[in-house]
Amino acid sequence: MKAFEVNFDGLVGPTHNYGGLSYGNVASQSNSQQGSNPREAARQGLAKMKALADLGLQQGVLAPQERPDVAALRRLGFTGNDADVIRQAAREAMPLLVASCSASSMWVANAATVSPSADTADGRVHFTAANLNCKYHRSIEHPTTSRVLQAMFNDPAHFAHHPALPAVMQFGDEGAANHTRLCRDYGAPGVEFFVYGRSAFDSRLPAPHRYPARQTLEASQAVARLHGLSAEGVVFAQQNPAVIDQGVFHNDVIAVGNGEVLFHHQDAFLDSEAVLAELHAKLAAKGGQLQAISVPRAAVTVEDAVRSYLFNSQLLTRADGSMLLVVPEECRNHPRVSSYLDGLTRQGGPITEVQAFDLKQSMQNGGGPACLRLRVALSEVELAAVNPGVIMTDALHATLLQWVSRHYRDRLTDADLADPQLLDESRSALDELTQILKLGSVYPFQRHP
Ligand code: SUG
Repeated sequence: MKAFEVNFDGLVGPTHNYGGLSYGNVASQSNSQQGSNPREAARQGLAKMKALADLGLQQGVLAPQERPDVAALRRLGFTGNDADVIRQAAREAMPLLVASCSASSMWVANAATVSPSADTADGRVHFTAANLNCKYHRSIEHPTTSRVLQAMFNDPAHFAHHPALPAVMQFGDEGAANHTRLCRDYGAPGVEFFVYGRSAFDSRLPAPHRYPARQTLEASQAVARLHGLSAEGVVFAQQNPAVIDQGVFHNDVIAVGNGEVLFHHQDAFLDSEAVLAELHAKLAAKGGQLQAISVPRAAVTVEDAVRSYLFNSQLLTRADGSMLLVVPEECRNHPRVSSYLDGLTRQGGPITEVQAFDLKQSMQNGGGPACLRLRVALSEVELAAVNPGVIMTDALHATLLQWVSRHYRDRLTDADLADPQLLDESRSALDELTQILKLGSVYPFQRHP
């Protein structure tokens, strides 16, 4: 049966701002407190979705979350009506208000880990929402993420949903940002490649010194068990702690896989040779031939990779089987990376074209093309079972652009976050969005008005 990879992109929410909230994420830290432009951010994301849909690729959209998250502020002791809660938080604990306003759910590579039906024991597509417990502002995403995913993939005959893992350090889980699937083709059984930053229980494994390792081995193993993956269909590998200390806070900042291709930096993994050998053997057992493109540090340093987000790219298979690499514009503004890319497409390898997109609003918070999408490999029948409201079409694109123009501000600063009016604006935008995307009542304000 025919199968596809569908990219579901996170729609940027109306409170997009630069809160400096992610220690270890260089862009987030260095752009802290800058004024943001939510309207521009949403338009940049929609332009990428439209361009990829126009290429004939399967494209969907994932809704943003209700922000500021007043319920989260109430759990921290702020009281009164919604406006009181926001004003009190702004007065007494601005960093908590900023965190409760973050539009970080746009980076949907962190929403969940997804295993296609060809890999799972019960033949269904499995989703585990990520607990994102390393950062407070992200740890509040998963309950709504679960409801949104359920509303999008709501047929239990095809889709199985697991709640986030226990939100403690031992099970730190960042979702698909640390997970790649290699396969002969999307409908065939593949090898799911889980990359972790540290082990919670095995103290012999090295760990980074400077920045946190967000993903644990134990979380990755739990997800593989929940999804019913077989030992022959998984590889667990440790990320090189030295690159985490240089700002590689997720594996998708230093590697991306698609089909039989793994495009990665030479320094991405702790024991590259053993990792590649295991991937090669397990993929071969499933009829595939691993093609690893290892980028040498002599051509692109880890610092170049972190600055340009070369590996936070989308590696996409076109109808003729050739691959397109979708990179952020920052790669073209970086002379060494740009000339590497020119050489890459001339090599005669699987990647034959590079397209750059302006995603600056998201990039300034450390989110490139790969962060903005959640990949779901689906058979034709499974694709037909997805809520059609979330599949990108010309009409949906036009409707969403109008919706953004009507509801989004073009400038947001800390003072605006403290204004309860922003909450009202955001809620009326999201209320309309759930009708556009036919999601039903997924937001707390719609469920407990
Ligand atoms: O979790 N940035 C996100 C970026 C996530 C990128 N995702 C992937 N690599 N898949 C993070 O660090 C910054 C928010 C702020 O500072 O306002 C932030 O959350």
